Amino acid sequence: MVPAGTYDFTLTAGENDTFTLSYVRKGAPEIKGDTNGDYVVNIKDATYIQKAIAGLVDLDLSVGDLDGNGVIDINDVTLLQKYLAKLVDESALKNPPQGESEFF
Ligand SMILES: [Ca+2]
Ligand SMILES: [Ca+2]
Repeated sequence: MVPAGTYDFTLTAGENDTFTLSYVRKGAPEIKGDTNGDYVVNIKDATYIQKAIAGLVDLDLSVGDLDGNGVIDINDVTLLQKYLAKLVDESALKNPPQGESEFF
């Protein structure tokens, strides 16, 4: 699997024609709390965890288990809501691990 990020491909046809294709891979986010992988952390991410709990979407434990206790449950939703409300800071969010992205 290609890591999350944006990839640009430049194609050349003849001497004067070039065009660029951009490919955005959404996947395991590198931003703490960004459970839906859209590179921002907001209430949609809390909703996304709730959907995962309800079985409506797939959410990897390494992304959705924000308190790091080994399960994705309502406590992770609550933690993210506290983070969004600035009641806790980013250090309270255990997942995902930082520093693995080459694309930001
Ligand atoms: Ca997000
Ligand atoms: Ca958890």
